[in-house]
Amino acid sequence: MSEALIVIDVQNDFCPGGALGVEGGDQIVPILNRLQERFETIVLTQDWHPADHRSFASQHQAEPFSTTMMPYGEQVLWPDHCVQGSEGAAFHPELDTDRAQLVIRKGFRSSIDSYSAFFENDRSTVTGLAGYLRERGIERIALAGIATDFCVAYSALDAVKLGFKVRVVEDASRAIDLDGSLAAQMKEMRGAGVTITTSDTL
Ligand code: VGL
Ligand code: ZN
Repeated sequence: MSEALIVIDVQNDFCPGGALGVEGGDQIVPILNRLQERFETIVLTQDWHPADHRSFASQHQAEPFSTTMMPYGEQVLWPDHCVQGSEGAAFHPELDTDRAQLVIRKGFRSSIDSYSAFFENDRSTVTGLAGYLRERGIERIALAGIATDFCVAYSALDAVKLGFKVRVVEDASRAIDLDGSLAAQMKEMRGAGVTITTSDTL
């Protein structure tokens, strides 16, 4: 099978009670565990920031969820989250991680954020994931995880641009939804040719 499953950022800080807790983030874990049974190639991603990461509002004396200009463009400033090695950066304890063959960590350069699993937010620094997938003969990818409107959407849009056939599993994902970002990104994804699907039809 030439389709890979890429599970985006199912980490404690993105689940309820976490530093950047997303409503229902924990509810997708059993769905993702079942979904993994249908795939041979499984990649997990981890948001993985140094403590002084420039996407943190605390580094700018700014309010979380405000925005600032970075050299590469506008950047949302987040609460401190997914600090390397912290409990918040760990995978949700019930997420099955045994069958994944690769864990991609992103956002580890303090001056660049990275929503996408393929390119950092400067849109030119690569993570290496495209090369890995191509070398393994992968042509199609299914994406799910957190957050639908940030890391999942950015990954999906980049994957299309890289020539992969992409579907996003909507019920196995949850959104932050900042100022209408969910609707905007769903529209972007559909317009770019991303298939939006549900886990029962996969
Ligand atoms: C994410 C905001 C900041 C995500 C990561 O995983 O969607 N969102 N860092
Ligand atoms: Zn982050």
